[in-house]
Formats: sequence, structure tokens, C-alpha cells
Amino acid sequence: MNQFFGRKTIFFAVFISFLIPSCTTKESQPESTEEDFFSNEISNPGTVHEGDTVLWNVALTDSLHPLDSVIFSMDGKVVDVSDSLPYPIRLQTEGLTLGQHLLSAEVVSQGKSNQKTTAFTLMARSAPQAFVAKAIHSYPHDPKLYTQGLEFVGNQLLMSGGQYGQSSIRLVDWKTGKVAIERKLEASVFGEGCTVLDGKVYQLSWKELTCFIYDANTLNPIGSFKYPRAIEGWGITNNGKELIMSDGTNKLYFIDPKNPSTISKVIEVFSHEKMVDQLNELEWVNGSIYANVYMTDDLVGIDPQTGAVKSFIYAGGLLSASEAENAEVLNGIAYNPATKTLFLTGKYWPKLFEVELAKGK
Ligand SMILES: [Ca+2]
Repeated sequence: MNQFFGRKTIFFAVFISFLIPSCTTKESQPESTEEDFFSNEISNPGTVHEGDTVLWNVALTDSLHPLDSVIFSMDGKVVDVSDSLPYPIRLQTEGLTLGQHLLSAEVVSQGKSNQKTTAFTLMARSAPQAFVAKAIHSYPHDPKLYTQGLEFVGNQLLMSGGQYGQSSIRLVDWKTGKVAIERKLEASVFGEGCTVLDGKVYQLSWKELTCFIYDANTLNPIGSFKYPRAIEGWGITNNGKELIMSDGTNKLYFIDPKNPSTISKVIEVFSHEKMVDQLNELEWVNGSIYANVYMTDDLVGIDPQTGAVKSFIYAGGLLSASEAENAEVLNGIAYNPATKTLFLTGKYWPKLFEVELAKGK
């Protein structure tokens, strides 16, 4: 990080602010004009790993086109300009968010603008650390709850339930499973994840594009907001300042609850070798985002800055065969700061498991 490669080095730190609106600017990228008089190439098209340097070079291939200027843009934001070619740039990837990055060169010749775009996909630096979740205790869990969200609030567990006509938000004594307070949702709403921030409960809905807000002590409704983008609501957690939500893709959306009409940041989740999507229930654990991957027994631990998968946790085999008979998939991660342990459950699971993480696959 912060290595200096000379005048033409692009520092990622400058890029960070450029990258925030990248997802909205990609769509507005003009099409390449496919002009033949210049090339816009990178040394390693395709997959690049965090920390790799991308050599980006724009060169003239036809001297009949005199050069006026070149504008270099990454993800729609100008990062450099030049009045001469070739112009190689050593692009540092350290600290960039993972996913696709577009590198465009707008070459102006004889007053006419021509653009070419190339791209690379940035993935995590290295393989995640592998763990296995092993149950150390189990507690009763409502087998009729289609569990969609799970988070500790002091000595209680906040839980949300899904399915049209059955959705709810509730506070539960985590040791006994006894429901202390429950609010039913309207039959037209499919409840999804839930989290608590600054004394307020935020509960997502699946396709209703609405986040419901409740008082965290009473679960009395106190408001709602519409999602800033037409995405599905799946899981939600927070980093103490921002809400972080999943939508079933590999994207995680950061939203400031004081300004929920905009998305403040999007990260895309990748391991060192692939995109990791179907991210569902979320949990903030000591500076990492944990997510369970829908339809699997897998959890991933994600770097909230970049989207890199840093840990992989296999959590299969928690339920016995008879317990699993009427249960659906694992969905629900809660970290208890008092015990410093993770708790896992699932949709229609009869048990809540306190687990420890053992190294291994
Ligand atoms: Ca959670």
C-alpha cells in the first residue's frame, strides 16, 4: 500500500471516493466506438487479485490521427489526463472494492472524441480461513418461526419471521425461547431480516421494498422507509452507524438510517476464486460481516471495506435427522457479546445452537 511508482501511478486511496457511486455510473458508460487508431489494454484482463498491480496502457496504433488529449477514467470517474501517448499507468488494486472495474480511455483527435473501455474483475487476495461450527449448547427455538433475522439485544434475542400471513417481529428470552413481545405484520408483508441500531429495530420486507422501524424496547411501530433502490430485502445488520443489507445477490448495501433515501456504499462479495452470492442473514461480528449463504450450510466472514471473503464456516449437521424433518435451511446468525459466541438457527428449526468455531474444512 502507498507504494510509489512515479508520476503515472494511480493511488487507490484517491479511488475510494470515486468508487462509491460506481454501481450507478457503470450503466451510464458510453459504448466504445471501436475506433482502430488507438488501443486501450491492460496486462492482466480477466481476474485480478487484491494487491496485484494492473498495467494499463493506451497507445496510438495509427499515426494518421494526431492526438489532442486523452482522459483516463475508472468506473466513470476521471483519474488522469495526458496529451501524449503511449501512457502506461501502474494501477494499484490494494483497497479497491472487489468486483468489476471499468477502465476507459477517451481519446480526442482532431476535435473528435473516441472512447474504448476495458475491464478487470478484482477478487480476494487469498483463500479464506476454513472453520467448522460445532454446537456447544442448544436452546429451544419456535419450530413454527420461518426465521429471517436474529440478533441479540441485551439479554434477549430479536427475531423476525417470514411468510405472507405469518410474518412477525419478536423479542425472545434466548435461553428458554419464551416470547416476551411479538408484533404481527400485515398479511401482505413478507418479513425478512432485522437489526437494532440506536434503540430502533429495523425489519426488512422481501418484495415490499419497505423497511419497518420499531422501538427496540416495546416493538411499537415508529416508522418505515422505502428502499433507495428496487431490490429485494433479505438480511440486515449494522456497523454501529450504517445499516447493511443483502438482497440475495453478492452485493451488500450500506445505508445511513438518517438518510435512507440513498445507498452510501455497495460492496460485492468475492472469494479468491469466485463470486459469492445468495447472501442472506447477516451479522456484524468484531468488524467483520458474517453472512449465511442461502440453501447451504455455509457461512462466510466478509471484509466490510472490500467485500473479500476472509473466512468460510461450515455449519452442517447441527440438527439431528429427526429435528431436521420439518426444518428448512439454516438462516440466522447472532453474536452474543456477553458470551463472545455465535448462535445459529434456521427456518422452522426447533433449536437455537450456540457454536464454537474449530479450524478445519
Ligand atoms: Ca443476525
